[in-house]
Amino acid sequence: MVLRKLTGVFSIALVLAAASAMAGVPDLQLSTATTAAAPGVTPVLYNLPNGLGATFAQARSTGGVVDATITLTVLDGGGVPVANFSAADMWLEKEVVAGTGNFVACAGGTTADLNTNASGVTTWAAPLRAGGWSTSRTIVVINGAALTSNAGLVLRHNSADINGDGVANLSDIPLFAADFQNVSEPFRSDLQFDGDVNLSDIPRLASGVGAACP
Ligand SMILES: [Ca+2]
Ligand SMILES: [Ca+2]
Repeated sequence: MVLRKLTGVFSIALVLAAASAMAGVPDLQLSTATTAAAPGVTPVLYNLPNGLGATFAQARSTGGVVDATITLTVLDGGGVPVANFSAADMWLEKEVVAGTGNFVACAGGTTADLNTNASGVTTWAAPLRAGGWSTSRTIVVINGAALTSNAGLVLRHNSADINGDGVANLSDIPLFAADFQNVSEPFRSDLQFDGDVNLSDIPRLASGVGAACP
């Protein structure tokens, strides 16, 4: 009888411990992220290390401007929204795939806009502080671990910091000049993205020179 009571108490303690362990802790499978872009559209975000690149609403595809704002809903293991989760602990990374670019973020340069709200929701709408380019997927990371609820978001990146050393300067210009002559239209230099590396990309290159991480 005593043993049965003790076992019962122990079971309840285990359940309480499990519940408290998951409460308020982001669940990487139940939390979800999407971009505002329509399915089948591949948005390209133009970044500068100083944060003066494009907003997510100013992303571009071959069809013109496309809103690529990211919305993340953070839920815990019980499916309960995690409110006021720190923006500093939610950031974007490039999916690591060989040959898909040299994307590089300044310290804290890809964190979420704000802490999560009462519904566990945050967004990425403001410009990133980043350079380099990426043609792989964009990964949403919480506390250092990627969301497992999707395989990454369809969102590419480029920058006047073409060589991805964290500053846009004269050393990036020869790369652009070479790409300008290249019939294969290298993505990294298509700064005003439309599928062509041409005169329309030069203003972004020129205005980006001097941009460095804060
Ligand atoms: Ca550079
Ligand atoms: Ca272009």
